[in-house]
Amino acid sequence: MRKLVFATHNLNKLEEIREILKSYDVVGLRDIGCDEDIVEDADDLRGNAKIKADYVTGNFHIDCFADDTGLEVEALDGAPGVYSARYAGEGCSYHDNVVKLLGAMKGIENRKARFRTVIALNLNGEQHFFEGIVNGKILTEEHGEGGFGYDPIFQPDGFEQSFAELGMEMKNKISHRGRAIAKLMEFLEK
Ligand code: ITT
Repeated sequence: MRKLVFATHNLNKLEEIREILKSYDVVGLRDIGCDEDIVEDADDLRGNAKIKADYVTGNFHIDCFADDTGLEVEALDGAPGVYSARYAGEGCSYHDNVVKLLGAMKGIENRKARFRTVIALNLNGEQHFFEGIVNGKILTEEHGEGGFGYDPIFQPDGFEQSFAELGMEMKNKISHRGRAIAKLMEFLEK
């Protein structure tokens, strides 16, 4: 089976990608002996995806891909966006972020939001980018136990359930990451 390195420490993301890329042996940073907390200090998703992929290629001399994802809320001018991981502060939990966002959205009628993923792929000395977006809305309270991050308060357009209620299989079919990975796969299979 072809091996692919996914430059992430996030085990939820790794699990999702393994479910999608079943015909590849997808390994994470820990699996290649990288425990470094890579500093993601770019001011956009593409820049952070590039930092992660380049760190691995530069230090481990292997091809890999990395993703960076943000939740962009229209009424908050695109926040938390590239700061989605540490929206409630350095070292905060997923739940802290959810609570902060629900507070920021209190009383706001426009609940439109989108998840956006940018993937950077380093392959044979070249770099390629792929993007995936899913539109939806921010719920007024948490729904469901599945998924991770902001999934309990994000409801994709065309569905009556949150990502946390839809389950991984359905989420992967329609999600930001699922869509970006589909483009990556199409490219790899060309
Ligand atoms: P790596 O950088 O190690 O890959 P990370 O957790 O920092 O892991 P991202 O920067 O891509 O991952 O994501 C930023 C945050 O956005 C993440 O911590 C979650 O809170 C949230 N997030 C990302 N993907 C999500 C998803 O599919 N569903 C819900 N929330 C998500």
